[in-house]
Amino acid sequence: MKNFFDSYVVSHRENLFLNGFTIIKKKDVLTLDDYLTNISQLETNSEYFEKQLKQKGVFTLKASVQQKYKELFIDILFKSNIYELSCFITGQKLYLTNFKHYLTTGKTKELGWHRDTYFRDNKFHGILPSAYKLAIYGSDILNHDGCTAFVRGSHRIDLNNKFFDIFLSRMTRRVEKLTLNKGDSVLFNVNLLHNRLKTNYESSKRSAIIYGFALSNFYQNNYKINDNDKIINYFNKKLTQIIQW
Ligand SMILES: O=C(O)CCC(=O)C(=O)O
Repeated sequence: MKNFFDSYVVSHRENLFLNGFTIIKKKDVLTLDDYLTNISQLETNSEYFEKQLKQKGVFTLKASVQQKYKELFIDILFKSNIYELSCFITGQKLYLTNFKHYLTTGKTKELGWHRDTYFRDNKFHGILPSAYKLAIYGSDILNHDGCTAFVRGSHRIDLNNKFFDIFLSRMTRRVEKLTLNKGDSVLFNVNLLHNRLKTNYESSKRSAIIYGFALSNFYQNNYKINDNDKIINYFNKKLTQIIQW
């Protein structure tokens, strides 16, 4: 079990501060094997997934199926110790708001560069203070598989201007494309400029389960919509049962 001051945890915390993201390798958490097998099995049921309307080739697990399998998706956070590790790395207690299971198949367009938390036209968008996401990948990901990409350090370089963000993603050498193995994860600050890149071949398949976390449970109430409260309540119950600090 790692603790808050382990050199592993400290170096990931420094990475997260500097770059806005940090990669947690499968070998650094307790076993994810059963989880990954169950995820792959779920993915064989095409009726469990629905098309993302504006994103050809992108599917997400239906809300009713998320609820049916909530134990699978939530228990693993604690069993693998990735939840506690993420809290130690961020230096925060994290509160689940939602999760999405994305399947990307065939040729797909990029999602587009964006921050989840930002300030535009005198308005704040997203969660403040800016929160974190944890993506666990259910397949190997190469650059042309719709990999996740980040503009390194952009969570600390924000002029609240979309043209500046375009400049950062196109004109600097700060873009980092993640090549990962099945079972690897990435923890990132949602103020970071990020993207899912395009896939350019028909047999491409990418699986990612992305968990959203806030820094307090205040925000969970805003996410208790369309039966997502069942998932939040289940997470909170596990949290109080398992985490003693
Ligand atoms: O799927 C990805 O790699 C990126 C996901 C994303 O942009 C998001 O969760 O906001």
